[in-house]
Amino acid sequence: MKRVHAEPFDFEFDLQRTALVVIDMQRDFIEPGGFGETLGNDVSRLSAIVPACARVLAAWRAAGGRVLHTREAHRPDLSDCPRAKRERGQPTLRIGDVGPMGRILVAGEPGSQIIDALAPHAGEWVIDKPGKGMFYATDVHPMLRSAGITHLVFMGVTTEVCVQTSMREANDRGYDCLLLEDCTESYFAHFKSATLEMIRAQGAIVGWTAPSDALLTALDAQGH
Ligand code: TIU
Repeated sequence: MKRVHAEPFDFEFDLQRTALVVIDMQRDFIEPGGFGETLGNDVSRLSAIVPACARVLAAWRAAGGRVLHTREAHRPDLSDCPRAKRERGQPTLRIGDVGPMGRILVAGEPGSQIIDALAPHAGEWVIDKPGKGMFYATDVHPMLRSAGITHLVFMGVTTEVCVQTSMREANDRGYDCLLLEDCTESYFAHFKSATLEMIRAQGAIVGWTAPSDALLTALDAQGH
């Protein structure tokens, strides 16, 4: 068993039963011209976490852990995009419109690609999800269950939208969830800090949080 010094108390996991989940680290949220910017956000905040995410990904792979990457992306015919999602707000471009990185939030377009620094390796799970949460309208739960996964370590964007929604969905399905504090970011600094607090409040009501160094230390420790 591995033990991470986390809040509100240590997070213990068996590497063979734990997946590292990388939420939506795709160009649509991190680079100018994608979905995140069309919503009016300053996307430059998000790229700051990439080096920490890359460090964790490399260590996790070296340890032999499973990895799941998600992308928020709709079918080209938008049959999985509810009217409410497409029409909500006043974006400069709507889901499915053509932007500088292809059609906004559509699977297979350049904007839906995971950024090069965190590109999936062969054999890693890669899931397109139409919602904010990774369990909604996907095969993620049976896929993880059949692989014997019981614990999830989360990284990715944005903290209070797709990461928190996925963590809450996972928590309700019985997974123990750890969020790496310096490997997640929001377009709004105060939303990130509030989300970290609400996740670990009330005795880890949604899950645990820890700095990525605490996970790296746990991965290095032998025989614990
Ligand atoms: N808008 C925003 O903060 N996030 C999303 O729409 N999707 C994800 O968080 N991936």
